[in-house]
Amino acid sequence: MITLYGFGPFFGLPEASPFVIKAEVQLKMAGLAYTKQIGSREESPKGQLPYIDDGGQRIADSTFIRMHVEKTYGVDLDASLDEHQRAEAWAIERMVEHQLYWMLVHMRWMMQENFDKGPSHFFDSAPDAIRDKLRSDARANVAMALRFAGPARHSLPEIVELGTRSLSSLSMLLGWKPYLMGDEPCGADAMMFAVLSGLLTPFFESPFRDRVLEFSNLVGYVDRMMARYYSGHAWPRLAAAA
Ligand SMILES: N[C@@H](CCC(=O)N[C@@H](CS)C(=O)NCC(=O)O)C(=O)O
Repeated sequence: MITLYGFGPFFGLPEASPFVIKAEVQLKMAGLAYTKQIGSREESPKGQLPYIDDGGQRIADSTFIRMHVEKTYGVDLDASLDEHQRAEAWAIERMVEHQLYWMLVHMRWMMQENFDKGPSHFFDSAPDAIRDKLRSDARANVAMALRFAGPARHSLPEIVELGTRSLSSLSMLLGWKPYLMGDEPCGADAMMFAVLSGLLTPFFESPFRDRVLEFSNLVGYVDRMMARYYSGHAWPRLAAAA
């Protein structure tokens, strides 16, 4: 039995981390039984979540988890795609992981109100004496990662401008198809859904959320993926829209 380690549900989402959502949705796509547990970065082979334990073998990083699952269980998450579409899906997934993901991180960690109501609470159960330091150290680390990744070198309007180009491109690529590459979901849908739902959750207000709301096909896509893969989850965007 596979065990997936993540952070748990937060912010109106079934899971705080987009990469854990990606891995979880891909396990669901593969039709594999798994259990999910709260993990810790310290115990992860690569110091990040997600990782899985599959019969004693621990694999970290969502893409290596996917590769392990496909190889070990004879699954192809892109079975419905031709070679050209597979290449497109890979490139789109890289844009989502390496660019849009950082917009989401910026929105959660660098916008004061969102930090206060969101990630700041990750440290609530820490001992009094070290809680504030853990919180500010973690935020400083994320700020540094955002500088290395790029976004934190720009003003907020510039970051939003770049993110909007990617949202617009995702919207154009999706069109009115149910899923990114056609009538059936492929592997890249997992990450596209993970990041878009993270930007869209009404738990946080942000210019990124406002921009996503302008692309009605992306909004419908997130609702469709949520219903398909997390049917038991009360997705607050639908309550907010009602
Ligand atoms: N390339 C990794 C990225 C995973 C990742 O960035 N995980 C974040 C949570 S979304 C994390 O664990 N961050 C903590 C850290 O880097 O210290 C993957 O695909 O799994």
